[in-house]
Amino acid sequence: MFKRFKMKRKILITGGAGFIGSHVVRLFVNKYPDYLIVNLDKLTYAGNLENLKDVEDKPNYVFIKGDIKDEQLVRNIFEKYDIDGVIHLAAESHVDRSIQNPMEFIYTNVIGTVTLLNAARDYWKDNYQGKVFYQISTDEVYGSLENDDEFFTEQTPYDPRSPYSASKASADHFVRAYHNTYKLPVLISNCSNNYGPNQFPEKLIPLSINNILNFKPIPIYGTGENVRDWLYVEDHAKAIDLIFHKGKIGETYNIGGNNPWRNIDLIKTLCRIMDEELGREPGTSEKLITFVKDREGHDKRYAIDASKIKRELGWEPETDFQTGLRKTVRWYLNNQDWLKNIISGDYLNYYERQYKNRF
Ligand code: NAD
Ligand code: TDX
Repeated sequence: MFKRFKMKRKILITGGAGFIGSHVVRLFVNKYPDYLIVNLDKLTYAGNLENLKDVEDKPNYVFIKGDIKDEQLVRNIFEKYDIDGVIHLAAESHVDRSIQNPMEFIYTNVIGTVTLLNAARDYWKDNYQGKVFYQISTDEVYGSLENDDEFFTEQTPYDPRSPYSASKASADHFVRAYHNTYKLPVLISNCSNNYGPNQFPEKLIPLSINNILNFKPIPIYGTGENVRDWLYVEDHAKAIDLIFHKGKIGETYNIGGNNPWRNIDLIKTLCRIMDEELGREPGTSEKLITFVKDREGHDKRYAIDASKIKRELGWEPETDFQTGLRKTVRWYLNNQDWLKNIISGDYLNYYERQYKNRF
């Protein structure tokens, strides 16, 4: 424990067992051996420690199973590990679930965020120098665009339209309020739709990959004309690294792939790649496309103007969509056990198998 206090930075990453969080944890643990990375994750259905098998034994990594709403636990973590930076990703993240059960989104995304803000404010209150609370947010807080030539900028007013985006917008407001009121050093980034390895197969791309693999219908909501702006998850993780280290305190940065696609066109492209990768007759997977009832309040179009982060921090996406999509497909095809464990629920026992006896 003594050695840990000598580490250059002590960073609390929340939600590190989830999709994006696991890529951020891996990047930081490997790139910064002189940082201590503390991953706090409740391991909800979306948290999967199999995502982090390759880093779980690293000396600069600690995993703590717990809830960001647990005030005492969060305060203890700040004290015990002398936390000087927070990268906050833990959230309920799926729009359809927020429509079914909004309360969980308010508990975790709003109350959980404020619990973390209070702990950071109180632990750092005598010295904000070198500290940062970094809130990972979404483009969905900006609402929905109508036309192809419109993009969200950092100045676009918040206009959340689903319980999920309303809860994320609320959390972002609290983060800004703590900066204004208590001078807490904060950063916020709002990113577009991520895709890549380890995404839970409830989201459009991994759900479609799994269904194609098993010759099941691919459900397209409404007419399939809704537009999302896609970014490869490792590019998001690199942007987070850059903003955490070089971002200007109090600022917001939009992150996006400059890559808007209509859902139907994206799925047809995915079908072509799947046919090629699986050696199936061209056109086989497209036959699985099935139009279903639209999502309630379905936002029409998201598209991010990421010129500020490019101009000020020099970040640009590195992975073009065709390459990223093929890499993603190959990852799912090469990791079908990961997928099977999720479908069967077996991944939920990983913590018991790997961790319980260690303490
Ligand atoms: P995810 O659902 O895959 O993972 C969320 C993680 O948070 C899981 O590991 C889960 O166990 C954990 N968690 C949930 N509630 C918790 C609680 N109360 N206490 C502790 N841990 C808890 O989500 P994701 O897609 O990786 O998204 C991560 C973050 O990035 C979220 O804040 C999300 O709003 C934001 N974001 C996501 C996208 C995207 O396309 N997926 C885009 C922009 C922003
Ligand atoms: O089965 C489906 N069929 C379908 O047509 C699913 C699951 C989705 N869709 C549509 C809805 C959206 O227009 O595909 C699009 C993408 O849907 P999701 O993968 O559910 O993502 P989205 O609702 O756009 O939100 C995502 O991006 C922003 C993440 O889930 C959020 O956490 C992130 O903030």
